Amino acid sequence: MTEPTRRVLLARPRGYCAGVDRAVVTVEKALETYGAPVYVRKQIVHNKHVVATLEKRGAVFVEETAEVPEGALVVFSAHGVSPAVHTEAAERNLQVIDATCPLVTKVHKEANRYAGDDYDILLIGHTGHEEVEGTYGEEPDSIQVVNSAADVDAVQVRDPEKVVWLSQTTLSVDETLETVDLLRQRFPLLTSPPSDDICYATQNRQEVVKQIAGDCDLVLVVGSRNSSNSVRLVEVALDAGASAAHLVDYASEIDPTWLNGVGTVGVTSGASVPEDLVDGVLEWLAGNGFGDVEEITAATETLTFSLPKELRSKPVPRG
Ligand code: 0JX
Ligand code: SF4
Repeated sequence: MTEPTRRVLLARPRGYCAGVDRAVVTVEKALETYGAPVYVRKQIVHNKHVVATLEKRGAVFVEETAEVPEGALVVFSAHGVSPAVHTEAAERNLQVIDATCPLVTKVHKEANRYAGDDYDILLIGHTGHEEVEGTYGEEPDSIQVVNSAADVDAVQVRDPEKVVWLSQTTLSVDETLETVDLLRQRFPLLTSPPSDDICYATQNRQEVVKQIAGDCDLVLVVGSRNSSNSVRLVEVALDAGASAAHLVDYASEIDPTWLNGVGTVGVTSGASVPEDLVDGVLEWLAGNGFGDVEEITAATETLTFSLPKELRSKPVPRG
């Protein structure tokens, strides 16, 4: 019997988006400029390895602003914060560097604008996720969070002619559109966000996974469990026809039995995942007979964001 062809389809784009790169460099540069400790409210991005690496360099991750000593430096994470968090930081005389992704800030501003125009805002997103807490906190009197299609029937609005949907930036594009369809059946005059709230990076990573999934017996997504966009990539892979898909933080978490009978392995990573973790997975696969790697490209990304103003004139040497 002939051995099945063993190959890897490597998704591109994968890994760091512009907002994550900016947030991670912000902490690195704050450490370099101001010295340790640099406090960071919540995980700067939802990746175990990134957080552990920055911790070793002197970052101190806290859950709440109240845990930061009076007058100290604090970085706000890429996922954004509500105005109440800014107020609390000011009351504690904290020096704030805000690493909120500009594409999350864009959604906050949309919320402000529609609330100002007296709309009911239906925020599609996951209750408890930091980004949703931050956006909701902008306009709590105008926003209702819609977790999924299952929540649609319970939505109540004041004026069905003044309703807009906005969303978390890291959702499944297809699932969100299904929820929007159901919302529109209830509110035919539902307004859409002026531009996509699900960001370019989330969309591109899902798009390439859709392209390769049907050819894959197994898809490995590198990312952490609390990373919304990474978890979505596993779901998208399965929906798009992959026979199996798993999320791993490190190559060491791959169960060798997942390769039983497998010919093609898809590999991708979430927007908060450093490329060296993907390299680790590719090396592990090569060591297990999957050394033939073909990169499949769905989009080319060139977007970059400038650093928060407090850090702008001080370049960080990147290894
Ligand atoms: O859980 P998320 O996907 O929103 O965050 P993560 O994994 O840190 O990804 C990058 C940051 C995204 C902010 O929108
Ligand atoms: Fe910004 Fe999108 Fe990256 Fe989130 S996933 S940090 S919104 S670019």
